[in-house]
Amino acid sequence: MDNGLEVSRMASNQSDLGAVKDDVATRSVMGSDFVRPSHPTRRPIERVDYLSGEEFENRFLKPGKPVIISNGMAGWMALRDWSPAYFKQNHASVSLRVSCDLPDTAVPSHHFWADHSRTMTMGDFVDLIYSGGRPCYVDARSVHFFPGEEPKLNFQSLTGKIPGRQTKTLLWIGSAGTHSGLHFDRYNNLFGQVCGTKVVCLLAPDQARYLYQFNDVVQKSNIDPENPDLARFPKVRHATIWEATVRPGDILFIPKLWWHCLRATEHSVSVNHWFGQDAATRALLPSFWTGGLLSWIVIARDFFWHGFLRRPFRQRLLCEEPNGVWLYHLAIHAIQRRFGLRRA
Ligand SMILES: O=C(O)CCC(=O)C(=O)O
Repeated sequence: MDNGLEVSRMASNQSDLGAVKDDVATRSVMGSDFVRPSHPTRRPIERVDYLSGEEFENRFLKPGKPVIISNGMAGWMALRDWSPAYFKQNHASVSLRVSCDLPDTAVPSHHFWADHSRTMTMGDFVDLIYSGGRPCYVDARSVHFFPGEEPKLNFQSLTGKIPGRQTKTLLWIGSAGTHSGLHFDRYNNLFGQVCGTKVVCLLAPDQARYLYQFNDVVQKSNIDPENPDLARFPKVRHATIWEATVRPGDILFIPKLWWHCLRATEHSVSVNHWFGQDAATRALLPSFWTGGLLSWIVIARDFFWHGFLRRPFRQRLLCEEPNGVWLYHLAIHAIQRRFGLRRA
């Protein structure tokens, strides 16, 4: 096979040709040369200084392209006020579920909620952050848990005219060392870094075939994109990983269905805003397809066992319900709507 042809086939996979050529190892199989990257291709996430709502929509949202707006939170009261200490000072008595004593892994969803979940006050939680113990996280808690804080944000300056019914604003407050694990969501995401720094890795949706998805939750990956184990997960060599560090004031746009993971390198406060139209259920089909046969069997089992028979399942850390359970509820809701038992 022509060497150049193979290189360009791989390069069409999101990357530009020149860089892939730099990264490849060539070897011969059955008398024909073929080219195999020795490690994933890495790219910086584009940064811009400023974007109007219209520019954001046309240049990034519509094409589904990630971007970081440096200092995108300039002038927001949240940037001025928020830190772990601020939440202790102003919301010490708020009681909420947190995750503690987090495992030292880039794939936290290999572990289970029950072993790490506690309920405590915000005051105690912030003390835990500063105690210097294992990482702990208030992950994906609605900003509404903290009265008076939502008006300190201004995501509307970017999303104001964008139609859609989904908006949700979630806080992520935790110690250095928290790790989200590589996953994707169905929502367009504006991720504001308020305090501390985080390392971010993103991969386009078409990279799923290199990402060794979980069998029971196909939107989760077994890969650590920062430091992939190429002996165990050799296909990751073909992936293109977009990287950056987000700092206080940065806003990162993560398009829906893009794989992402974030690791806090310092004690951190972040806030994300899901907005616009979420991905339709049929847009998830390619992820189920790349999950493969074993995954389909596991999902069918969970549909029947945990969905239909309602046998309890163990909730994974930083993870939704198993896909089989989600599909079961989707099917039940569709049947109820069909027979007028539920509003559309
Ligand atoms: O910051 C994190 O740890 C995770 C954030 C995330 O996964 C998200 O915004 O969707």
